[in-house]
Amino acid sequence: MGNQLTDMAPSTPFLPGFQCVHVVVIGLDSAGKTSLLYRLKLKEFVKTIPTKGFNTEKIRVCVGASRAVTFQVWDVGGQEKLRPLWKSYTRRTDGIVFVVDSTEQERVEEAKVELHKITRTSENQGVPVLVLANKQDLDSALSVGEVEKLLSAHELSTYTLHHAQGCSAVDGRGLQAGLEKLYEMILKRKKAARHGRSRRR
Ligand SMILES: Nc1nc2c(ncn2[C@@H]2O[C@H](COP(=O)(O)OP(=O)(O)OP(=O)(O)O)[C@@H](O)[C@H]2O)c(=O)[nH]1
Ligand SMILES: [Mg+2]
Repeated sequence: MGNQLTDMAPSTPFLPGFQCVHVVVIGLDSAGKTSLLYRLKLKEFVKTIPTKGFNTEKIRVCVGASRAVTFQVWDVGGQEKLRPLWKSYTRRTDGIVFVVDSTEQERVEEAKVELHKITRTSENQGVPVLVLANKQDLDSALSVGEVEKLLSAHELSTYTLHHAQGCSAVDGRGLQAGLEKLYEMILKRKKAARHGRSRRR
């Protein structure tokens, strides 16, 4: 699947209003980020190769009864040497999707360190986080509750709205629910920011 090599940060301006939201998918290498991106885009499980730069796709998602929203999704490589680049993608993003391989309990601690590091950078303060506990199609997968606990998600800043969702790129379970929840958190944050601005006037 597409694998563009660059350390360029997203430069396209975000569309006005809430019809288009910008989200960045990060997580350790092999967590399943690219598989999830193309499951959403193509509605199938595709063969992937490790991402050396990023992939980006526009994905239309129905939220609520009749509303369609476009997610501009950036999937960034998770290998250790690429992680310092994450912050140039998450700068100015509307939401962060943090993907975890639920079958690799021994790597959840490493994932936890990266999750807390990226959400604590000053530019990401308050950016909503959707944790995806991926590979739920496998019997050896930890439950979403176990993943959430091992990540100490409750220790994320009180300003950071977050939600954990189990999912699978193989069959697509959990993705619609996860994106709806992410959109809801993004809206909540935007409305709170707007409210804060109008009160200061
Ligand atoms: N069983 C199962 N395998 C998955 C799932 N998602 C991804 N995989 C497999 O996990 C491996 C890694 O998937 P990728 O999507 O390339 O992982 P990535 O997070 O993009 O990895 P990097 O690009 O290196 O950061 C591949 O062999 C996928 O086929 C899933 O939901 N279930
Ligand atoms: Mg990838």
